[in-house]
Amino acid sequence: MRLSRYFLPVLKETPAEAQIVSHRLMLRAGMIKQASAGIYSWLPLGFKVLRRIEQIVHEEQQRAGHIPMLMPTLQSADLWRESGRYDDYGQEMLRITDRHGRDMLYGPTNEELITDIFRSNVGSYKDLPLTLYHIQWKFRDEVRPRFGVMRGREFLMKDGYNFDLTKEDALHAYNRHLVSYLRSYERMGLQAIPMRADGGPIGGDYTHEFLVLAETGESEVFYDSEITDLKFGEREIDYDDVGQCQSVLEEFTSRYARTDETHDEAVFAEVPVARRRSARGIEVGQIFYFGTKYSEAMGATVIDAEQNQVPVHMGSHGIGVSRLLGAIIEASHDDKGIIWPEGVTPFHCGIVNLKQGDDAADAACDGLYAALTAAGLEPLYDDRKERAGGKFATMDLIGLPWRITVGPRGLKNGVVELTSRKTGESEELSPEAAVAKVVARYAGL
Ligand code: 5CA
Repeated sequence: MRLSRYFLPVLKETPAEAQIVSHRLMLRAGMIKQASAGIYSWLPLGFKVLRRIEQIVHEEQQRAGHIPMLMPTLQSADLWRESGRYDDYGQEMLRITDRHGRDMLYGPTNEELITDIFRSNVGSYKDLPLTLYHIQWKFRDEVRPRFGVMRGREFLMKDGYNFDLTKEDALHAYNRHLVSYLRSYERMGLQAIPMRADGGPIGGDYTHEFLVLAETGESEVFYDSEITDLKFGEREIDYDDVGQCQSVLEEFTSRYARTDETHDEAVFAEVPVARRRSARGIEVGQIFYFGTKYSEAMGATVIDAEQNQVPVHMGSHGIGVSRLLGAIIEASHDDKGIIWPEGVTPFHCGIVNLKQGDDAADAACDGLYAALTAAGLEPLYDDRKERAGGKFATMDLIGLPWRITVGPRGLKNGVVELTSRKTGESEELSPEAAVAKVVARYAGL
């Protein structure tokens, strides 16, 4: 993309309404624009990152054997009356009446809708196990929407639902989700720690939240510092292998790590004092096993091998897709702007032309652009007639991991400059070597 043809409305001023750094930077980098409280338009740069995060989530869910689909945002109140949650959910639910006087709602989550799909189409244990998921907008009429996309009213969530014959099978589905979430967050450059949590309005007491440690996080958390040394890394996993998934769960959940709702001072006191930490965290996902809560209320049953009609065991598993943008920025920025992890960056590499209109510089930039594109990467070429300082400031603000700077002086010596956004280090290389180095960084991501 050529910046002269793109829509990147960066702000010079720091917006007064934004209280935390990720919100400030998303506004300044022209990623989002508030439409009304807690509701945002996703401008092209923000939309690109949102799509990259969604892509990782899709890939990792399907790797785990979970099946993508799409359910609507508007739901009928009748289904929620069946589960009993129409009244329970309270004011967070946005209720709507259509022209025929039918009660509708903007879905805050989808347990009822998916259970209805299941009961209408599945009747035998032979069709299990089954895990369906979608990535769809949700609405929760939060009392205090704040911190930009972090606590929105309209937000994008991946929500997945497992249907299993037995509790053991459903716990395997739970473990599969835990493993796939660890992989997903690591691919986004994040460390998200599974912590014992509370079921809230979804229900169930078997639940973990995934937390990214950050001072601006809304959750108070308590943990054994050893847990921060754990990495999922490159290990191979067979998602059908019950023992393997269970051992990952044990590895990542055996140390003390809890949110304030489940925190227990007496148990925490057993952690050696030097390793006891209390901190704040951003909840970027939550997994639940809630047994037959919805299947019993809504008649989602199957015939088992002994010809008995039994309610299925279920769980639901969410990732806060739009919130993740804020979480990633909170975890990765400096005073100049965002520092995107390579896995989610909106463009792979910036190209800065120091002297637009200079034949040699223009030709070199076009050549770099073509070479990066041919290698399957998306460069952002700042081809505007602007001062170098302004171009650098924009690139630093929007946070692309790599920048290639091209000027007539360097070109006389056959070199361009390759700069890492994260370390700030630069090196002079031939244009070919610079391209090769950037391409190598993204290989396998
Ligand atoms: N049905 C279950 C799992 S599918 C569920 O709704 N879980 S949840 O309530 O924990 O939401 C899943 C994730 O959505 C949360 O972990 C959080 O990352 C994100 N989320 C929840 N509320 C908001 C909000 N107001 N703004 C942005 N993200 C949110």
